[in-house]
Amino acid sequence: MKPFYITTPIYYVNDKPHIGHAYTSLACDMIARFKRLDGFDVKFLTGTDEHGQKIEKAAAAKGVDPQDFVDEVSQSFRQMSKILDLTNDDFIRTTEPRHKSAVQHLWKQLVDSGNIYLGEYAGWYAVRDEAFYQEDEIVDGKAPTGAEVEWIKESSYFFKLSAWQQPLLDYYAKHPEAIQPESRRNEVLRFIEGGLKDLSISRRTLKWGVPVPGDADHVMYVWLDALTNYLSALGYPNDGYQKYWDQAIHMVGKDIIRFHSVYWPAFLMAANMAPPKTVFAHGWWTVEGEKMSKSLGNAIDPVEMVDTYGADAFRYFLLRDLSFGQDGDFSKTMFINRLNTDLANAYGNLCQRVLSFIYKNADATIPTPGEFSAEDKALMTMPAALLPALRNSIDNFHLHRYAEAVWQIIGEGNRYVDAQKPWALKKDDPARMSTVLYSLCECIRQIAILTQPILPDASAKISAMLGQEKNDFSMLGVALKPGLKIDEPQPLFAKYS
Ligand code: ME8
Repeated sequence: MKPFYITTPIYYVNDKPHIGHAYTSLACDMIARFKRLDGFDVKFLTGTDEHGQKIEKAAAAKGVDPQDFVDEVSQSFRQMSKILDLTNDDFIRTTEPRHKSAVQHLWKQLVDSGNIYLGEYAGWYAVRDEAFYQEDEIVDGKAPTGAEVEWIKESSYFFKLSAWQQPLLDYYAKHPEAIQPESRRNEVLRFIEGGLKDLSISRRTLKWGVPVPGDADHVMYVWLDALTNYLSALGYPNDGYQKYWDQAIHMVGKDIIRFHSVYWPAFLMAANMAPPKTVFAHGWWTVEGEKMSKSLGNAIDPVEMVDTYGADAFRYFLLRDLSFGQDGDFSKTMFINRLNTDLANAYGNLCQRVLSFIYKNADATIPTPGEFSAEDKALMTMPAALLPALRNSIDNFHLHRYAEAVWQIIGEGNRYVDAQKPWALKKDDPARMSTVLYSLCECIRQIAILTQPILPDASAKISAMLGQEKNDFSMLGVALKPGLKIDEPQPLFAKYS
């Protein structure tokens, strides 16, 4: 099986998860699920970023020891994985020994290759972004992101980032797929071309971090620490990590593209390792037209959403509504509209009307078909024929197009029911009714295979109704057996007002 590796950012544990974190994780889950169904050996990683000044401050504000604080908040991210039905294979925390030893090993590689030196840092630092800013980047006394900055002057280890400007440009010229979408790639290239300065990678005035090997007065800069999680979870530096590493896809929000596409590949090249295969930066969610913020208290809580609407509904909206890569707005009205239109009225209705009809009018048994008409054949071959296009939308990160395409077939299914009128055939031509109902079940069976990456729960229920146990893509072409007794179907999706 071909290896496949996909990662979410590791989230800061200064606060509980919101819709933005859920979004990145869901996008990765959809891709990971698809790749497993398509026969890949998948590793899907998520986790939490637990060191640095931001976390130290958040713990102090609560009057709690940082370790106790991160232990608790990290749990809420683990919980998010569970409630969103994520299939991550691992959950890494940067306070774990396996991570600390990996990051210290990487540090030593950077020292040995002559890429680290001791100097003095004097400049601006934004705790919220955990980022250093140049004088010319400061706008009205703040970071370009709007974060508060403070002046820092202290002894610090530096990474020779300036030496990696040309190698990075050369690498990106050869690997256009390494930063996506293209607009982000251009943004990163402009930044690199603007000139790279050496990067401060340790702090003396901070205790909450991974100690610098050989100098206990310093802890590592939180981004060098955090980025290394993608390797430590693979067991780096032990043998075997390369198998997945060569395939690495980092899914991130556009806020952290610079860390992933400038600093991280430079650290890796300096340690004689390959940069990640692809960094994809998606867009930004606002809520009812506003930026999410603590003061507005308008963050959408995934736990509440799933409690009210179920994981499938929340997953569907996020993975369908927004053109993947673009910014988007979460509005309650749009959310409810989508659930009603696409889930209850389209997919739910197709399954319910067909299976209920069979339950009530066809002895609750999947009927034996007669000869198929051209319409029947078209209906039954459509889902499997869509697989190459779906593969394409996953491989090119056009995630919203996936549901768009599958829902076209659901629409065809509903139109077929309207046109064939099985209720009329019951009296006039029962043999034809059996063929029509069988064709519909065969189409629904395949649709439920295709919807698994987005709607794991509903898809499993539909497959179970049709007596299907194995549901990977190899089953698309294995025709449904007639004769199975079905239970009384229950509605799959609620309607909301
Ligand atoms: O940056 N819309 O962690 P973080 C879309 N620890 N996505 C959003 C979002 C929004 N409004 N808000 C957050 C960190 N995200 C570092 C990462 S990785 C080695 C270290 C998502 O908790 C998006 O993926 O601030 C963004 O990049 C990430 O959460 C930031 O999470």
